[in-house]
Amino acid sequence: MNNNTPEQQAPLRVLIIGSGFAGLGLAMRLRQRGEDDFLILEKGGEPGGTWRDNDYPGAACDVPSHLYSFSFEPKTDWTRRYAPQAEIFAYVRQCIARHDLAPRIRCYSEVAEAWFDEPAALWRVTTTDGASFSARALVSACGQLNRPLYPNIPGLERFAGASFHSARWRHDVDLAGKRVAVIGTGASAIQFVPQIAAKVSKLHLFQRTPAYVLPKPDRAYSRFELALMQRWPWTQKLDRAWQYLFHEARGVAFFLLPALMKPYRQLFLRHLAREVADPVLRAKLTPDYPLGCKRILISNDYYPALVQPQVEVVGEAIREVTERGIVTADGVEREVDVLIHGTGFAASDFLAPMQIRGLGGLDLNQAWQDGAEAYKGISVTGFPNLFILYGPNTNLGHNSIIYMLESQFPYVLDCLAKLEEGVRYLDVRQPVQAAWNRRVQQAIERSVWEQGCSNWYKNAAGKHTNNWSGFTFSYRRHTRRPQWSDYDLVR
Ligand code: N01
Repeated sequence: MNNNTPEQQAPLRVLIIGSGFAGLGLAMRLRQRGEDDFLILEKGGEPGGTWRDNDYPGAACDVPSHLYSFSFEPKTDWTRRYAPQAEIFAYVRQCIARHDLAPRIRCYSEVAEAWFDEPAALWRVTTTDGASFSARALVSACGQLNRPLYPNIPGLERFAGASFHSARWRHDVDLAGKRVAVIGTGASAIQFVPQIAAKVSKLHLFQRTPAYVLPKPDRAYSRFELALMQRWPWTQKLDRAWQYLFHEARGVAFFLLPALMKPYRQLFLRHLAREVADPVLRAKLTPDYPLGCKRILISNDYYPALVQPQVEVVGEAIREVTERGIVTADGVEREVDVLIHGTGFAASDFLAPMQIRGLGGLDLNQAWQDGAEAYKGISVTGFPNLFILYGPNTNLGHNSIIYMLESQFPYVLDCLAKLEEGVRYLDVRQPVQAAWNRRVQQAIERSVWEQGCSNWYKNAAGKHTNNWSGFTFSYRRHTRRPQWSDYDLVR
């Protein structure tokens, strides 16, 4: 990895933005095809995407590692069923080394703008440090969860103590003996709260909406299992296949028959009653919306952390932040030394803050003013030869996003191959994109995400921009190969 890669010699064949699982996976696939004419621009100082950024205490994957890793780069020695962040980050680095990707990654290169130069049929890309690149195809591999979202609370800037977001964890801030406030109780917070609860003198956990937190079926792999998988790698594949089927089956309740979630709520309530004896705290932690509407969380140490005497779950809404602490709607001020935001990401602002301009100078923000959408989550009308990985409506509530990425890679590779057949650019036809999105939105209407809760899967106007509303094998069928009649092929 370096930031001294020459800016521009000849136009590249492919320019990839982002070096997380999406960007690296596509690069690995390109390498496997003997393709070398690509470059990855990475805004950070090293590759790794979400698994570089989210190194907060307790960060781990909530999808089993055999499933949350590339099928074409299997790993048989994960130490646990659900790998911790450090191990996933190490896997990322291992992928880079094995596929010799380091020379093709340019770090500290944040894309500021990209525009499609129609006469030349090239994407012209400029980074914030003023470097420029051009490429026949541009691939956005920025993910949906890369821009931390800070709460919009009056007085936030006044707070005098240390304050940071979970995805920008300040490891230099020693929390031992400190009074700490945490805002948010999502997937990130439920992982770091148990880790910090034991060392702080006081932890105020500001909860706006309680989450469903179910037991995490996690454990270390035994030496026998590890030896077995190393001796017979197909056993790892078998486990992966089983995990896939198990997770995929849950899709029935997510988007076909949300009523199936109801019995699981009863199981959850029993679990909560076992974990939290205090009825007042239990009531605070009981969601009033259907299971699955927000992401279902898994943890074995979250509820045990909350029953500790130094931990307070604050259900009262936050009114303002002062120099000393947080004031809730009832006028009570809680003084704290450190404020941690577990408030998630700007998930519906795909590709922001990059300025992307397509045919005729069309601005992507303009095209997406009512909410992001793309054909199969990959192509956007008016933005030829732009391919989005993990784009609009390709996030999942029930299975591994790696499977979705692996559906997108061959599709994008087929499109890239088409550009070698005398096609200057591919532009998805508007009616095709519109029809696709109508179907996606209709399917989501029936899903559990529409059963009465707020979630980050929809934008402020209520349009579902993030989730895929079907089985992952059905998405794979849709993306098996491009239908060229869906595109205007400009020769
Ligand atoms: O963020 P979130 P996250 N005042 O958006 C609250 C993935 N992930 O970083 O629910 C008060 O889920 C907000 O409250 P509410 C995973 O896909 C994966 O935890 O909106 N509270 C919520 O409680 C996940 O879904 C792993 O009412 C405010 C919390 O902050 C996604 O990342 C691990 C507030 C935000 O929760 C995001 O998770 C971690 C305000 N103004 C994350 N604003 C894996 O294991 C927000 N909140 C793979």
